[in-house]
Amino acid sequence: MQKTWWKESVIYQIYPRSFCDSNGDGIGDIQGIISKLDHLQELGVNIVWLSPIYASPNDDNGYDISDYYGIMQEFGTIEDFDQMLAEMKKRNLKLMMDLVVNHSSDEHQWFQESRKSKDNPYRDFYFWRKGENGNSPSNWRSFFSGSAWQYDPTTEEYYLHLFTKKQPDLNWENEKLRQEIYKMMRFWLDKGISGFRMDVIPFISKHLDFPPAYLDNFDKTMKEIYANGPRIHEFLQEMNREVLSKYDITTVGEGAGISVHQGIEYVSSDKKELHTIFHFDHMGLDRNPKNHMDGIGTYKLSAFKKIFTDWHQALGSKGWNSLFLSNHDFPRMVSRFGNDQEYRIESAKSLATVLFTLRGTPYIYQGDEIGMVNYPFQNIEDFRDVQVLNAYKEALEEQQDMEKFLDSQRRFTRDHARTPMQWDESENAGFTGGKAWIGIHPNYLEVNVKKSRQDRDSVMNYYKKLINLRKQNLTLVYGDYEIFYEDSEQIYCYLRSMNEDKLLIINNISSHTADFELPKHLQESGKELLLSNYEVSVAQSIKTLVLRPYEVRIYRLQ
Ligand code: TEU
Ligand code: CA
Repeated sequence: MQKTWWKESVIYQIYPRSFCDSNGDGIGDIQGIISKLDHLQELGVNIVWLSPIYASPNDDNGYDISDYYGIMQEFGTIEDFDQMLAEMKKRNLKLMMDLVVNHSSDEHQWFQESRKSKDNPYRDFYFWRKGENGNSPSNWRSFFSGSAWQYDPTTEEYYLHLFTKKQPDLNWENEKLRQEIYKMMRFWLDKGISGFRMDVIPFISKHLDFPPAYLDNFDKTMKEIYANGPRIHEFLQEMNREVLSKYDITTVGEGAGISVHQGIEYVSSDKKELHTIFHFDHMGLDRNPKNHMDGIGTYKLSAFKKIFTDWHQALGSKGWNSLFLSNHDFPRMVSRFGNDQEYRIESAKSLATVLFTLRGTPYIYQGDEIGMVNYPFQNIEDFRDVQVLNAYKEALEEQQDMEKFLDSQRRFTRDHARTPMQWDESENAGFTGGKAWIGIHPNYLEVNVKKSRQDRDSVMNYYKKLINLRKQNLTLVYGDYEIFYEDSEQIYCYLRSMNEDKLLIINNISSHTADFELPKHLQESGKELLLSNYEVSVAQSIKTLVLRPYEVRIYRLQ
């Protein structure tokens, strides 16, 4: 297995709008980020992934970019950006930027030109098609409700938008467009950033006949119709050849629609495309595959473990994984995969242990390091996400059961991840001096960075120990992985080993006590407790154990 810095790194995701507000307008900004870099350094992370900060009319909180070279006014200026990068360098933090090039904003100058006339030089930067007998060109649906085709009266044609109608899809078939994107990437790389997280990158190559989507099956449509188009690998190899390979950087593709068999085609070290992808298999565990806004009760731990085991095997020694349990698009990991009531702290630690002890590069989403949980959303006025607001309008029009609709939004909304970072117990959780753009979780008096720093047994101090443990033990980074008790719905137990070094992780991911028996072939003779989230007597035999709810232990076996 090839060793490199990005495999050994820990990445922290900042959602700038909700991180820290420096000027009291209720919106996080770059100066706010700068003021909190010490927190990241203290945690021990190496790389920051910054969700988009480019100029944007904010239809989708910055994932709709109107100028790839500019900074969103609410966040600051390019001078602020340069200062942030310099301050990061001082602290040995690398910066990974979000690259959103499946679509731009409709307010981008390219689209403004493109929509003017059929022979405009930028026309072909987007997908324009005539309708069929007054209908849209295909049945494709937007992720954010309604048709994916928007009629534009000026030229009497439709344009494609897989996301909101203010996010028209860019046409990667056009070579000039590709060169423009590569130029823009070089601009940021030359400033000294260390990589890109690539938004919905499997979508950039389209099936140009726009084959019919399976309207009753979201998952299948995403995998077979929207993602992995015919030229995807050609485009990524070209991007790698022309841009990425010229810099010592790292890349991660948002792997929406990539199945476990396809992953290696994107990240294989021989193919020269991306370093890693985020796969989404575990993000679907509690959802109806046909409709992602519909729940299917609680998830099964056996299925959760199988996903990580299958990806570990599928990527093998030529690929590399990205490990995450939450990001800005999903509910909080503790509320989703743990227990945010009686075992908030224990389950936050138990789940974090999964992130830091599997093979792959771990990602911390802001706030998870203090065990932030889902927000108690009530009425439609509490939500901010365009995904919810569009779906709400549609549900009203379709005369759906609105209480049922709100219930599923309360469970799945992306807004859970977007409530402000809780820094201290002062007003507005220390996030802003003004009124925050979205609700602040009422638990901030108890759950905040300041308190977590002072409490020896806090979630944050456990994260620090985990990060440190991973740094000290490359077996946790590169080692082999052997899972035991695959079928258990309580225990996730595996051995990470490299050469003679053997680390055993015993994790009770459940709210009940669990009986554990050391796998027969493992000797317990020489064992050293490296980390645990409960008081444990070091001398205790581990031949059989009764694990407490969400109890986790990491042992070195000799
Ligand atoms: O996400 C793509 C994507 O598939 C999610 O938006 C989707 O809503 C989620 O998986 C829930 O089903 C990326 C960004 O991460 C997201 O914030 C953007 O809204 C989206 O692309 C468009 O740029
Ligand atoms: Ca601000």
